[in-house]
Amino acid sequence: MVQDQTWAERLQKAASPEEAARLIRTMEVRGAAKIGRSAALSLARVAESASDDDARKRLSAAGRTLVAARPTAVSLRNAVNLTLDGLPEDDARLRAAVVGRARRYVEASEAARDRIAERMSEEIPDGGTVLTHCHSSLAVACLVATHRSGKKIRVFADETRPWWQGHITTRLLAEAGVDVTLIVDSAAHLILEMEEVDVVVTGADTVTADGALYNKVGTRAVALGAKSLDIPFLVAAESHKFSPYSLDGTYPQIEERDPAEVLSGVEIPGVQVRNPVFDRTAPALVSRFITEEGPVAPADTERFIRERFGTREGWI
Ligand code: RI2
Repeated sequence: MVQDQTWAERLQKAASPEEAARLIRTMEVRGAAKIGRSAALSLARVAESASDDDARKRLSAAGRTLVAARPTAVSLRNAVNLTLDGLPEDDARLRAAVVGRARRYVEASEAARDRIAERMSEEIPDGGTVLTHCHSSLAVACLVATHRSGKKIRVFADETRPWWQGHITTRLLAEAGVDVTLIVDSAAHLILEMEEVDVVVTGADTVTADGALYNKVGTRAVALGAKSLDIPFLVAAESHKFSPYSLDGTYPQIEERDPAEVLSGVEIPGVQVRNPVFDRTAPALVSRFITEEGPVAPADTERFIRERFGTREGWI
């Protein structure tokens, strides 16, 4: 649980919605879970600084600004909607209610990460080899928890172009004492086979009602490789990563970022560049989602989402 002092400090440091949105857009704050938590904190800051008279209007504008920051990770939209959900009609009680909801969101997200790490460490065999893609704070927590449980594991991590999030993953794992090896993205299939990888573990940006996974571009290729070799593909996903909007047919938009990220300073005249940064992995390629509430099979995601999210009245 987040302690009182820590919460007060975090609230004090929380960015304004405009600043939080900028940090999320520029990826100074990144990772689906983290951007959700920073949105909740930013809304709590608005509630703290607003007056009873203007809080409702300011919160609603702030929610829209935050949701628009990045389109693919559903945790951002869920964080805003869950923080602003079912607020009291009474303006005098509104601000405290928002702060309370934001705090519950942040605490639930952090507790979910710890629970998922525990559950995932039961799925990874002692002596096993794992491959991961990108930097997922949840996947890293899972691998560190497995290592700390006393199991000896080896991890291969993709570089993850164009942002090199694999460098973050490998640095964090090495610091925690995990045996970790960095590989280029295109080596993933070969390494899965050559190193007899036991299991692939990734994070999630969004899980939709049809059981598909939206995650960092390249995830699909890794999942296809894993399927071809009969290697289980496990996804660490707190329930905030599941999309209730997909129940209404709204599926994630795949974010395309600046081509300059791909070129990284190199000039190649006459060449077009595309930079889609997420992809969709079909349900048939996912073995199961490991959530704080237990494993969820792709075929069960619609039921899980219906049970987890309520009426969603007035949601953005
Ligand atoms: P956690 C990241 O997106 C990656 O796609 C990663 O798998 C996902 O968020 C989930 O990360 P980006 O922000 O929530 O690097 O597990 O574009 O930290």
